[in-house]
Amino acid sequence: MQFHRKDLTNEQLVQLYRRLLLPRMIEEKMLVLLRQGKISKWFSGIGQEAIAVGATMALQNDEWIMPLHRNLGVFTTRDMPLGKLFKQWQGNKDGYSKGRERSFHFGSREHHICGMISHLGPQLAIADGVALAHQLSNEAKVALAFTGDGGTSEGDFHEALNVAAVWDLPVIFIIENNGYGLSTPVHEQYRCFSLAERAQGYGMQGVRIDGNNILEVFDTVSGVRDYCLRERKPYLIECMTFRMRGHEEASGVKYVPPHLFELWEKKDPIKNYEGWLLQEGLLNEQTVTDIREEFRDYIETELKQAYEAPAIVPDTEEELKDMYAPLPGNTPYKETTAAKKSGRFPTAISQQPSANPAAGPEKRFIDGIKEALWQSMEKHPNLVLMGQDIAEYGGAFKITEGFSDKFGKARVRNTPICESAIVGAALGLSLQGYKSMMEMQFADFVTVGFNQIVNNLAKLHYRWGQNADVVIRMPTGGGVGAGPFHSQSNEAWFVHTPGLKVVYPSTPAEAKGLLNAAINDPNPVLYFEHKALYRSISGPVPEEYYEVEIGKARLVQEGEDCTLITYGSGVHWALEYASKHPDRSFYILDLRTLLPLDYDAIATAVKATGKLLLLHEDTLTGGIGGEIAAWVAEHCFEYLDAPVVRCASLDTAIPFNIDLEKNFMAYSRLGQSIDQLLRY
Ligand SMILES: Cc1ncc(C[n+]2csc(CCOP(=O)(O)OP(=O)(O)O)c2C)c(N)n1
Repeated sequence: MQFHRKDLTNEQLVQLYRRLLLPRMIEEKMLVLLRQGKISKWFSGIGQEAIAVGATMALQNDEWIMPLHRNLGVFTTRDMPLGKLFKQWQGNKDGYSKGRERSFHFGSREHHICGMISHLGPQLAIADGVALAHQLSNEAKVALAFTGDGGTSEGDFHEALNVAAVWDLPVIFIIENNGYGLSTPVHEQYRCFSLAERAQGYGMQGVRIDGNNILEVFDTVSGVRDYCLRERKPYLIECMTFRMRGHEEASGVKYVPPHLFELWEKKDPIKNYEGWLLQEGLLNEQTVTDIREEFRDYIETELKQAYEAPAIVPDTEEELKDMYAPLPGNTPYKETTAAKKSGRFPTAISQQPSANPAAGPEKRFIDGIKEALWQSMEKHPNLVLMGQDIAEYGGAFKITEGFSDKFGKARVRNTPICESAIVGAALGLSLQGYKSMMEMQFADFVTVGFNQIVNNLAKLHYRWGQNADVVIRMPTGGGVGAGPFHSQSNEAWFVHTPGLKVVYPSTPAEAKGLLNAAINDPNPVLYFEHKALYRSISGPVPEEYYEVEIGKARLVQEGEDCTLITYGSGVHWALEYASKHPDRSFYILDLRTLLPLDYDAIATAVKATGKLLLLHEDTLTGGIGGEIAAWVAEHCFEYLDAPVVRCASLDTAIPFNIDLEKNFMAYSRLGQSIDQLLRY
């Protein structure tokens, strides 16, 4: 192994050695603890330390790194206190994730490290978002993300590199090519000669280097960092290395030919570098012994501290609370006239009296959405809009028409067709204090960004206290003859995911107020907007900026015969049915927010009539109706005068043919369901 010191000072060279040695010694200790049964799982990076350490040393301390499971060297080089790291690995409350996350699946704002989730790939696009924030703020900083050779086969790798290239983002992507993805050798993983070659396909530069040579890694990443800042472009580095231990300790290495261990043992990054430093006279046997002794004492002391930490006492309230970031300042809100009149609706309707739908000019549903976006862009200079065709073209539904002229293309961004990477980038923006709104062209396409939403955005705050300030607009629903992949109601997927908020307005005024509230909320919010309502529904919309509080249902009308709880298009079905049956008196509640549900309003609605029908466009099985029915059975049983009835769409895909679609829709069975309920 050739070492070229270039212009590094003796102190820097020794410092690199110390940085390299510490994670190795920690790992050796962890392996002992593992054998003693004192820790449960360990993903070893032994033999690969030069990559994490060299790359981290080449960055500034406030540049974000997205590390993986073998990158202990990132954490130690950023000087994270070892005692706290040990507590983290032991699942202690005083670790970095209050005992909620394992191994390296956590982050720390203070150290500019955004830890991985278990899924390989999603961390890459987060680096895009961070780099975009730097670009928007005109800061000379890069972001760096790691992947393994196996992880390069994920679609997320492709999407993240493509977005970084198209948007000219200063991101350094590092592949640690250690020969295996669990047991799968690289020849069963990809067909190109070197992974660095792929860079060209994305329109970026790439290089393959010896990942076991600390000076080569440090020098390359330093140079690449300068390049990314100077040229305003991303860069791909493939570091060749080898995994000297099993995928994780328990899984063994039977599938690895023994001669490879002999070969790579000779290329050990620490032995080789230490040997060179000794040869150059920068270290001697005594200094090596002293450094090792110092680290051994440090590890033992910090470990002792971790062992002495008290065991966790579960606190359910804290567990639930920490799923969400707190709201910024609580604006008091007032009840509407309808709520006051009813006397039975304890929760307030909107944060501002001006949200009273009577107070503004007549506008369409789509205008409510547009106005909220426009006013939120004015209110939040750190808000970025992203989506396919949303800039000059104005989006598939023309909601952002004129936005790029007013706010510029930096803040109103056309995206490549990469849903997963854009959600990831939205998370990255949030790390740097930006807000973002991503327009899903159709709610159906969320499936290809699903992982980022339900695993990254939703769980981030609970895992390590970092909020994901992201709104995803979801043009949803059927009734327009668009077939199975442009009409789905998929809100229930997200209602089942703690950490998200899910809102679903039914009127133009609420469309505006709820979108403003969603954007102002520091948590990830899925905002469902029914496409069939865009231009078919009008109503008064206050002109000024206002919010409708998330988590509060709306009493649509009072009634005595039965209660209809619904949302979205269901509200209009309920009203239409009621207007056609003046002889029957319906209490109608519009949920408006599906997560969290307004249980007070639901209970009040049940008590009002004793007969409950749950109505939604979504399919029956696993829909929100089932959840509410269960809750009502548990909490309002004594107020019920009949079994709860659900009226939902058929448990099929949504058909294209208009007559088939009508038959599919819940509305076609609403009369029947109401008759059944009232007959009981
Ligand atoms: C999306 C996803 N699929 C499968 C896994 C299971 N898994 C965890 S690590 C791993 C191998 C990863 O190989 P590579 O990316 O080369 O990284 P290495 O472990 O070699 O550092 C696999 C298959 C996962 N975590 N995520």
